[in-house]
Amino acid sequence: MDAKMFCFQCQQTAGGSACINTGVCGKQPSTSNLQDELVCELIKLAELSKNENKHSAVADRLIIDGLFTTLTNVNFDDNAIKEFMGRVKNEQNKISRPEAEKIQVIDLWDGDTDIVSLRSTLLFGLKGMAAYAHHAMNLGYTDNEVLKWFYKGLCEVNREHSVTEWIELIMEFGQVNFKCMELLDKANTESFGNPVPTRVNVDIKKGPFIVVSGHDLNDLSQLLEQTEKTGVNVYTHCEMLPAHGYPELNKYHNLAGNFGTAWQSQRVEFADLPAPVLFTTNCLMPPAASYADRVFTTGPVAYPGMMHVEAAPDGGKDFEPLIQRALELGGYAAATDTTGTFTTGFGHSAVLGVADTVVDAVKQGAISRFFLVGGCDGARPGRSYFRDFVQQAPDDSIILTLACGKFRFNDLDLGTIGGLPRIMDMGQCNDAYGAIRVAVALAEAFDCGVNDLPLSMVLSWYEQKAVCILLTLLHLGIKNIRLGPSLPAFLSPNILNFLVENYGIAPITTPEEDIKTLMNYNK
Ligand code: FSO
Ligand code: SF4
Repeated sequence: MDAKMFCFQCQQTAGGSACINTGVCGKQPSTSNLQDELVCELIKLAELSKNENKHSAVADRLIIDGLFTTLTNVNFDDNAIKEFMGRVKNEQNKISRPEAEKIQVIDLWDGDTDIVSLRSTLLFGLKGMAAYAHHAMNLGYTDNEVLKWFYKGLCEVNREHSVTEWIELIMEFGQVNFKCMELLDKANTESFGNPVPTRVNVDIKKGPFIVVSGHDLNDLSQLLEQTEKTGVNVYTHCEMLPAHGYPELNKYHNLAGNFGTAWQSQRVEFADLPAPVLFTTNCLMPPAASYADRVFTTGPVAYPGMMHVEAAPDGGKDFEPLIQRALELGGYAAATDTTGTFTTGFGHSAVLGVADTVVDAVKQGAISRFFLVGGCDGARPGRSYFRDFVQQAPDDSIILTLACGKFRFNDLDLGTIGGLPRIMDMGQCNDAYGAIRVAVALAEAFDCGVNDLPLSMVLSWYEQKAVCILLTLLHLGIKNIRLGPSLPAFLSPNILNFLVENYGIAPITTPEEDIKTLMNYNK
């Protein structure tokens, strides 16, 4: 049967190779093909702007938001994508309609296997970086080097290169993505303060409430301001959990707790929810009929028939319809009796604030190893590896974690070492930046390289933000990463070999086996 679509950008791709009939994520062929078309139009816009040697603020926004629109679990709405594409074409025509018509864009998925693999790696990395640039831009932060690289990267995707040239480009991209994550860290911490360790309730109070998912702290901040005096509580969901650690968000008394776990459980967890849900970014799943009328989207997220909250030109959003829906639905008649708490807020500033204690504990042998067990969650059963790994890690090891994969084990109480909790939640996926800062600071304290530290990275990946983070780690020369639950389908056997030989990347095996191997590195 002829393929109706081609997409292999995420971990759950069909048969571990590619979605060709329909997306495992629920993306329809029409949407997938429109997203590819949008990428091609963004490439044209990048080529035109580069020819003109200038990039307008409008084009910057279109390129960043357009790429974000094509990420996994973000936008399922053909009309929204067509409308966005119209805006991209208008901008092209403003630069030069005749020139725009002359630009040829390659077939993204066609050609030599290794070249398609390398081209896809760069394109998916750019998509991931676009998400981080989008959040920073929403808070008023941009960086010219990062912006310019979006244009460069998209133009390079459209060119022929040797394998060596592609690898050089991908490593350069890894460096620019580090800058972009640094920019977002600056935007988040300057806007909302440095995260502090915070306990988060998981029970839901009586009365109306709103659940907020995704990663955009600016959206959450605006919603908290607008709900503060309405009697409507706000609960974080999935990647929004770390928001509780930020003093300028936690100051709102109606930021009441966290609802649910990671994104892949939403169809079960939202089924009887007497409250609306706001998706500020991924990971949105096609909703079940039982709650479809309660889902609101904003930013790059869209789904046919769902209510979308648009931003005004100054970025302000009016969440009144969402608040009204919460009041109509009324919430629970009595508080839920879910017990337990999550702890978050161990950003780089909190961890480095106790750096002396950490260094002493390592020197005295009280801490044998740090494991960064971070990344995305997903539906695949093999992901139970990550909970087993954390449970089986030696009692004198510390687990640093970030992103939604932590919901596999953040209910565990593994105790403390010298007053330090054994599991420390450093934040969202973009806070991989913070983990890198901590690793570099430890390496300085021990006068060694990051690869010589008693630190191992066991990463779970799902979508394209994980790709950009991985490329940054490779650019920094970090070796011996364990990656699961499966390796990216877009890495061809030759490119995978290159990564194994040069960076020691390996797929996860069993927790027992991996712990044994990793404990022996740099003892
Ligand atoms: Fe998870 Fe989804 Fe944050 Fe991703 S909610 S899977 S890597 O979007 O971005 O960690
Ligand atoms: Fe398939 Fe993932 Fe692409 Fe969705 S995003 S169509 S699941 S590869």
